[in-house]
Amino acid sequence: MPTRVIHLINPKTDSLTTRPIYFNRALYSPLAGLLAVAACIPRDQYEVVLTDENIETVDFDLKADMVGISAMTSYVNRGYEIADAFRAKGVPVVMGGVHPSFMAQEALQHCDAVVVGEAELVMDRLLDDLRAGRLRGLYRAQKLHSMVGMAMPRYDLLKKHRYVNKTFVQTSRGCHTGCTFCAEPLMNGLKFRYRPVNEVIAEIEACGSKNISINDADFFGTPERPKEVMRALRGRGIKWQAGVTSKLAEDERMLELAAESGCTMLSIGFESISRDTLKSVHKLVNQPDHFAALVKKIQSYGISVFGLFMFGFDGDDPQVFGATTGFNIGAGFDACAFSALTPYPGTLTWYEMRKANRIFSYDWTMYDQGHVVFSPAQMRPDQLRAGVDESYKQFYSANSIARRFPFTGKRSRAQWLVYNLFMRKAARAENLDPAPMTPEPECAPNPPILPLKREWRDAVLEGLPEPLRQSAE
Ligand code: B12
Repeated sequence: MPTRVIHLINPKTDSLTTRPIYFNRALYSPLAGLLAVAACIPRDQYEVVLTDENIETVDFDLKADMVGISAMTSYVNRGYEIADAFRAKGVPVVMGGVHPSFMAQEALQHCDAVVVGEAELVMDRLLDDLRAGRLRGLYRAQKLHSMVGMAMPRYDLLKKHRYVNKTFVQTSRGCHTGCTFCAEPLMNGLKFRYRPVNEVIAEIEACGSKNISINDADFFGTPERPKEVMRALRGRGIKWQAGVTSKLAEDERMLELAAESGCTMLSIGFESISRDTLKSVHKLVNQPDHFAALVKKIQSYGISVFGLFMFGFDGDDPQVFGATTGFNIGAGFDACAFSALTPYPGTLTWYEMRKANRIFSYDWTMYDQGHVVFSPAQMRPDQLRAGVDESYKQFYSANSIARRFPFTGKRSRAQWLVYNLFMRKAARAENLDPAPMTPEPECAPNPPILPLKREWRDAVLEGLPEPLRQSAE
């Protein structure tokens, strides 16, 4: 029994996707990052304890040789509180995940070390430094992982009975679409990096679940690769869902293989029903005049469509909410999520809004895609917040649910009801106040990967203090 302990913690956040709603279960487990980190920790040398604060409390008295905290922007402040508490007890703390990777200097004010970007290629060095008592500063891999020979995430650490969707399996990293509001290309690159299909299948066979979520940024990113995975998945009794972009979801052969291999739902980032808006955020793959037919096509294969929409773009006026939810209900979407545009640090949206001095709140807890932290172009912040809330009310109204319910066809009615009831309950906002105004953050974002787009790249470098600028270039 190893004597040394590493305590990995996912701080709580008020997200409808990860807070317990019914039967003490959350819709998703947000632990893919920490399970991948735990997989890099030698089991014969360390016992790993995993805490998801969305479903349980953090044991601040648990004896540990190191605490590791994962954070997205919406829950990094809670992460900092937890880090401060453990450091006050003399426990070394390391942070990782999207927000610490983009705001490493800010995170270092609360922890001993930060892993910038992927952890797999730096964990050995980090654990060596821990043992030698010299754990400090930034740990950044010199190159992106080849995605070959990745250790199996520690699914055994998951409290499976507390989540509806328990198991995330990653088949690729990176995304070539480059939407201006998205962090993925600056975290994992603009090129898709693929895991060998046999390694993906081995992991799916061993992960202990027959229901999996593929957590690629875009599983249908390129024409042939997803087909190889789906052919290999066929006949294994696996039910799966994935996030994909709309373009290749129109491919009949892609959908045939998806249905044959157990796909029950596709989450698609449609974002907006306006082509001009989509062009303005560089999501050129989306063709709004194809959306309604695409939903029907996917459903004809017995696959549900979870549509992800965002509001607050410069082209959006107060009519956008009714127009979008009216379209979603009319087109018979199975489920939808509505987000307020959020200028995440380091994204082009962040720099564009900073330049125009449109961000009024830097309270990271408000960066949850529910609250509003900037001044939209054609409406007031409170109108955007109320519009997002009203869209959920309309789309998940009893009338809309009855109208959209799949009485016929091969879609999973049980999954359909779970999503609609969870979203209907979870999406209700307690208060509709926009985020409080706050002073600007001291530290500037320093994305793990510099954007290629000149304007975006210059904006990143301009924001950095001299020494960091030189090391970033
Ligand atoms: C799948 C996914 C989800 C899943 C959960 C994924 C998970 N982490 O388990 C679900 C659907 C639950 C989800 C929810 C949300 N998500 Co999401 N999600 C993604 C997606 C598509 C993939 C993330 C993933 O699984 N990566 C795989 C793992 C292995 O990678 P990783 O987490 O980066 O971890 C690696 C490193 O970061 C590092 N690391 C991570 N943590 C730690 C900790 C330590 C101690 C160390 C040493 C290293 C380390 O090591 C890991 C291995 O290399 C991303 C990216 C994208 N393109 O859109 C968005 C993304 C992360 N999500 C995002 C957001 C905003 C959300 C929500 C807030 C949305 C909402 N309105 O509710 C919620 C938050 C829910 C919560 N966390 O409680 C944003 C985050 C932006 C930001 N700056 O915070 C992203 C980047 C999308 C975007 N377009 O910008 N999400």
